[in-house]
Amino acid sequence: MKLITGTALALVLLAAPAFASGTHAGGHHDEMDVGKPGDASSVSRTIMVSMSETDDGRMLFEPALLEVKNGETIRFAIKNAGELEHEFVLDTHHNNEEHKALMAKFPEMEHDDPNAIRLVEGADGEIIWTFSKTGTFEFACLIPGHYESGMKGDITVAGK
Ligand SMILES: [Cu+2]
Repeated sequence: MKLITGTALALVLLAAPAFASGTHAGGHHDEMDVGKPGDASSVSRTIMVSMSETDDGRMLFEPALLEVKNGETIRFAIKNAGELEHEFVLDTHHNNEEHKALMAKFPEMEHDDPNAIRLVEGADGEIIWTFSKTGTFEFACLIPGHYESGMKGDITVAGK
Protein backbone atom coordinates (compact mmCIF):
# COMPACT_ATOMS: atom_id res chain seq x y z
CA MET A 1 0.00 0.00 0.00
CA LYS A 2 2.83 2.36 0.89
CA LEU A 3 4.54 1.57 -2.39
CA ILE A 4 1.42 2.35 -4.42
CA THR A 5 0.95 5.66 -2.63
CA GLY A 6 4.57 6.61 -3.28
CA THR A 7 4.31 5.79 -6.98
CA ALA A 8 1.12 7.76 -7.35
CA LEU A 9 2.74 10.77 -5.71
CA ALA A 10 5.77 10.51 -7.99
CA LEU A 11 3.53 10.42 -11.04
CA VAL A 12 1.69 13.51 -9.90
CA LEU A 13 4.98 15.35 -9.36
CA LEU A 14 6.30 14.28 -12.74
CA ALA A 15 3.10 15.18 -14.52
CA ALA A 16 2.73 18.64 -12.99
CA PRO A 17 5.36 20.56 -15.03
CA ALA A 18 4.21 18.98 -18.28
CA PHE A 19 0.65 19.95 -17.50
CA ALA A 20 1.65 23.52 -16.68
CA SER A 21 3.44 24.08 -19.98
CA GLY A 22 0.79 22.17 -21.88
CA THR A 23 -1.99 24.48 -20.76
CA HIS A 24 0.01 27.53 -21.71
CA ALA A 25 -0.13 27.30 -25.47
CA GLY A 26 -0.86 23.76 -26.43
CA GLY A 27 2.59 22.39 -25.69
CA HIS A 28 6.00 23.36 -26.96
CA HIS A 29 6.88 20.41 -29.13
CA ASP A 30 3.65 18.91 -30.35
CA GLU A 31 2.03 20.05 -33.52
CA MET A 32 -0.63 22.62 -32.77
CA ASP A 33 -3.96 23.13 -34.54
CA VAL A 34 -2.49 26.16 -36.28
CA GLY A 35 0.53 24.16 -37.49
CA LYS A 36 4.12 23.77 -36.36
CA PRO A 37 7.48 25.54 -36.43
CA GLY A 38 8.88 25.41 -39.96
CA ASP A 39 12.36 24.96 -41.44
CA ALA A 40 14.06 27.97 -43.00
CA SER A 41 14.94 25.77 -45.98
CA SER A 42 11.25 25.13 -46.68
CA VAL A 43 10.07 28.76 -46.67
CA SER A 44 7.93 29.45 -49.74
CA ARG A 45 7.36 33.16 -49.11
CA THR A 46 7.74 35.97 -46.63
CA ILE A 47 4.81 37.90 -45.21
CA MET A 48 5.62 41.25 -43.63
CA VAL A 49 3.50 42.27 -40.67
CA SER A 50 3.81 45.55 -38.83
CA MET A 51 2.50 46.34 -35.37
CA SER A 52 1.72 49.88 -34.28
CA GLU A 53 -0.58 52.28 -32.50
CA THR A 54 -2.64 55.08 -34.05
CA ASP A 55 -3.01 58.64 -32.81
CA ASP A 56 -6.59 57.94 -31.77
CA GLY A 57 -5.58 55.14 -29.38
CA ARG A 58 -6.11 52.08 -31.52
CA MET A 59 -3.50 49.36 -31.91
CA LEU A 60 -3.21 47.28 -35.01
CA PHE A 61 -1.54 44.76 -37.23
CA GLU A 62 -0.99 45.60 -40.87
CA PRO A 63 -2.19 43.73 -42.76
CA ALA A 64 -4.92 42.43 -40.46
CA LEU A 65 -6.06 39.71 -42.82
CA LEU A 66 -3.76 37.01 -44.15
CA GLU A 67 -4.26 34.08 -46.47
CA VAL A 68 -2.00 31.07 -46.82
CA LYS A 69 -2.32 27.57 -48.21
CA ASN A 70 -2.28 24.36 -46.28
CA GLY A 71 1.25 22.91 -46.32
CA GLU A 72 2.90 26.28 -46.90
CA THR A 73 5.87 27.36 -44.81
CA ILE A 74 5.81 31.10 -44.23
CA ARG A 75 8.44 33.43 -42.89
CA PHE A 76 6.57 36.08 -40.92
CA ALA A 77 8.82 39.15 -40.83
CA ILE A 78 7.40 41.15 -37.98
CA LYS A 79 8.23 44.75 -37.21
CA ASN A 80 7.16 46.69 -34.16
CA ALA A 81 6.72 50.12 -35.71
CA GLY A 82 4.95 51.47 -32.63
CA GLU A 83 6.01 53.10 -29.41
CA LEU A 84 4.93 50.30 -27.08
CA GLU A 85 5.91 46.68 -26.66
CA HIS A 86 3.78 44.30 -28.73
CA GLU A 87 3.57 40.62 -29.55
CA PHE A 88 2.43 38.43 -32.40
CA VAL A 89 0.81 35.18 -31.26
CA LEU A 90 -0.39 32.74 -33.89
CA ASP A 91 -3.03 30.29 -32.66
CA THR A 92 -6.68 29.30 -32.75
CA HIS A 93 -9.21 31.93 -31.65
CA HIS A 94 -10.02 29.68 -28.71
CA ASN A 95 -6.42 29.29 -27.52
CA ASN A 96 -5.76 33.00 -27.88
CA GLU A 97 -8.86 33.72 -25.83
CA GLU A 98 -7.65 31.44 -23.03
CA HIS A 99 -4.10 32.73 -23.22
CA LYS A 100 -5.38 36.31 -23.08
CA ALA A 101 -7.36 35.56 -19.91
CA LEU A 102 -4.22 34.07 -18.36
CA MET A 103 -2.15 37.13 -19.28
CA ALA A 104 -4.80 39.41 -17.81
CA LYS A 105 -4.31 37.56 -14.51
CA PHE A 106 -0.52 37.40 -14.77
CA PRO A 107 0.64 40.44 -16.79
CA GLU A 108 4.31 39.70 -16.13
CA MET A 109 3.98 36.24 -17.67
CA GLU A 110 6.98 35.35 -19.80
CA HIS A 111 6.75 32.95 -22.68
CA ASP A 112 8.97 31.59 -25.38
CA ASP A 113 6.50 29.64 -27.45
CA PRO A 114 7.51 28.98 -31.06
CA ASN A 115 4.17 30.37 -32.31
CA ALA A 116 4.73 33.74 -30.63
CA ILE A 117 7.19 36.61 -30.64
CA ARG A 118 7.31 39.63 -28.38
CA LEU A 119 9.07 42.76 -29.62
CA VAL A 120 9.99 45.99 -27.91
CA GLU A 121 9.29 49.23 -29.77
CA GLY A 122 11.34 49.54 -32.94
CA ALA A 123 12.46 45.90 -32.93
CA ASP A 124 11.86 43.30 -35.59
CA GLY A 125 11.92 39.52 -35.64
CA GLU A 126 10.56 36.51 -37.43
CA ILE A 127 8.59 33.32 -37.04
CA ILE A 128 8.92 30.50 -39.55
CA TRP A 129 5.75 28.49 -39.51
CA THR A 130 4.31 25.54 -41.43
CA PHE A 131 0.53 25.38 -41.75
CA SER A 132 -0.86 21.89 -41.66
CA LYS A 133 -4.60 22.29 -41.23
CA THR A 134 -7.20 24.27 -43.15
CA GLY A 135 -9.41 26.76 -41.35
CA THR A 136 -9.41 30.26 -39.97
CA PHE A 137 -6.91 31.01 -37.26
CA GLU A 138 -5.83 34.19 -35.53
CA PHE A 139 -2.80 36.32 -34.85
CA ALA A 140 -3.09 38.58 -31.85
CA CYS A 141 -1.29 40.67 -29.29
CA LEU A 142 -2.27 39.38 -25.87
CA ILE A 143 -0.65 42.09 -23.76
CA PRO A 144 -3.53 43.29 -21.54
CA GLY A 145 -5.73 45.80 -23.37
CA HIS A 146 -4.08 45.47 -26.77
CA TYR A 147 -6.44 42.90 -28.28
CA GLU A 148 -9.40 45.04 -27.25
CA SER A 149 -7.72 48.04 -28.89
CA GLY A 150 -7.67 46.21 -32.20
CA MET A 151 -4.55 44.03 -32.17
CA LYS A 152 -5.95 40.94 -33.82
CA GLY A 153 -6.24 39.55 -37.29
CA ASP A 154 -7.53 36.48 -39.08
CA ILE A 155 -5.38 34.10 -41.05
CA THR A 156 -7.15 31.77 -43.41
CA VAL A 157 -5.49 28.49 -44.34
CA ALA A 158 -6.98 27.28 -47.61
CA GLY A 159 -6.82 23.80 -49.10
CA LYS A 160 -4.18 23.18 -51.76
CU1 LIG B 1 0.28 44.94 -28.48
